[in-house]
Amino acid sequence: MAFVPLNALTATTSVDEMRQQLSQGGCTSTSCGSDAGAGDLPPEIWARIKDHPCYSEEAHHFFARMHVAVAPACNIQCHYCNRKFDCANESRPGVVSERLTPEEALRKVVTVANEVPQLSVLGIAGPGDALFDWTRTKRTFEMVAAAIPDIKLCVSTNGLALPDHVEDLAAMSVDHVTITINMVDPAIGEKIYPWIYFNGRRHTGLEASRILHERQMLGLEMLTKRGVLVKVNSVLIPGINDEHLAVVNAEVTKRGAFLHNIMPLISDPAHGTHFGLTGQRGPSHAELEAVQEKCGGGAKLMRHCRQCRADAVGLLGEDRGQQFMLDRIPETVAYDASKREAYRDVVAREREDRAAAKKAADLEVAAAATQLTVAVATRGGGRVNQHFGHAREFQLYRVSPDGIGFVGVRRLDDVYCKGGDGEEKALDAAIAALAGVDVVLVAKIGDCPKRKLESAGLKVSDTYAHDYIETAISAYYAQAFGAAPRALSA
Ligand code: CLF
Ligand code: SF4
Repeated sequence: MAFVPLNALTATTSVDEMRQQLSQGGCTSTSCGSDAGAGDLPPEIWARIKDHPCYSEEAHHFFARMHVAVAPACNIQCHYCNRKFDCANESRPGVVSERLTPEEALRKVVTVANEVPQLSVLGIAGPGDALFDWTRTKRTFEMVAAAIPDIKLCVSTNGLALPDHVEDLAAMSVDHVTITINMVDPAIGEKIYPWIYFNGRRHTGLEASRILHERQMLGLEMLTKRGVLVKVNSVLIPGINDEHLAVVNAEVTKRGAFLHNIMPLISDPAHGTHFGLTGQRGPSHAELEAVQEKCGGGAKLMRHCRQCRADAVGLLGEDRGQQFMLDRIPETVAYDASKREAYRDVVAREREDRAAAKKAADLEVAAAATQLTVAVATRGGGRVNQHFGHAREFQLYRVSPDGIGFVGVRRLDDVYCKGGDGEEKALDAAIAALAGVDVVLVAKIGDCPKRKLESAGLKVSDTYAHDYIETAISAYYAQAFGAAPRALSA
């Protein structure tokens, strides 16, 4: 039987192949949300997030989202956004390769649903504001919900138009709404938003930020009153709102936000944004983690965001958008539910196994005297199943006396292995991205990159290829520290 990578499950993938893929992981040739699981949340909440890759860290190992770029217009300007920029290698919000009509979006969603059985969520996240362009967003949601009734509908907004559409969203069963809230103090907002367009005219300065802030808080309260799960995204902008995000966290928690996702500013002069052109830098990994720590007591933090494009397709961390450009998909297509249904059955069993494995692994490290940060190369399924040379990111886990917990993602601009050859530049970038990491677990790694990682102070192992991540980490811990854990350097 041909071996099919998890990321590449297609309409022709059999259930047996799905099962094999989930249990063994990726290529055998030699690629937040809440981390709570089924037992940690009220059952009705778990039922609503368990297949949403952004709202559940656990789900993001198994389920995919897709965005359709049907909403090009925006009613505000953020200093970190330039929606004119379009590069297929670029992955950040606001950026898309093609804009779609609702009808084209439907064709694309049905095609992806037939080809990507992991698909569980349709999100509209721009490239402008999904609620300012409400007519197109609404029409798209209506058509997709009629064609694929079990798909979750998700929307992301800057919040300015939100209060006007809360009733519609609730009526359409849009159960997941993200609001980007970067401040609750208009004096800070003034440094982020040069203008907004509201009630038929442009507002600037403090007034613009005050209106935006009031509308965001009102929209958040209206949604949570109706029981909609709200995630708040905040862009961490060093020197502007880094000290302030703990206050944002407290205010949104008070108003019922379910999750808070603190994302690093992406800033580069080549992107043509105001911040990029004026030298505003993004935060370091350590700065991001420090702010996340400060916010630890409020709304649950999402730490697995990949800052997707507004036309992203696939598991978080992969983007198959180019594969589903309009000129590459059929003119007419009918929805076939069979693959998604079969995949769900397989995943239901797999995630039960994984939960049991995690529980056992947590017990194994319960006596952990040393915190250990482990970077894992994975391509889904909750397994160590990606080769070092193919990794586009590493998932970070921390071992502590509380168990093994997900703590974040380190993304790479490029893979190390290109057509069989290793690229030194990419290796140096990977080492830089792994700052603060103690151990790297991969499915496979060559001697040369392994030596270089080790000389940079990292421990590296491919012994636990295809194991569940937590099982692999606890096994590594046991062999490194024995029954009585000691410091890594011991
Ligand atoms: Fe899309 Fe956003 Fe819905 Fe997810 S993304 S609209 S909640 S389905 Fe997810 Fe992407 Fe991060 Fe957004 S990883 S940028 S949080
Ligand atoms: Fe860009 Fe979104 Fe800000 Fe609008 S709200 S300017 S689309 S980042």
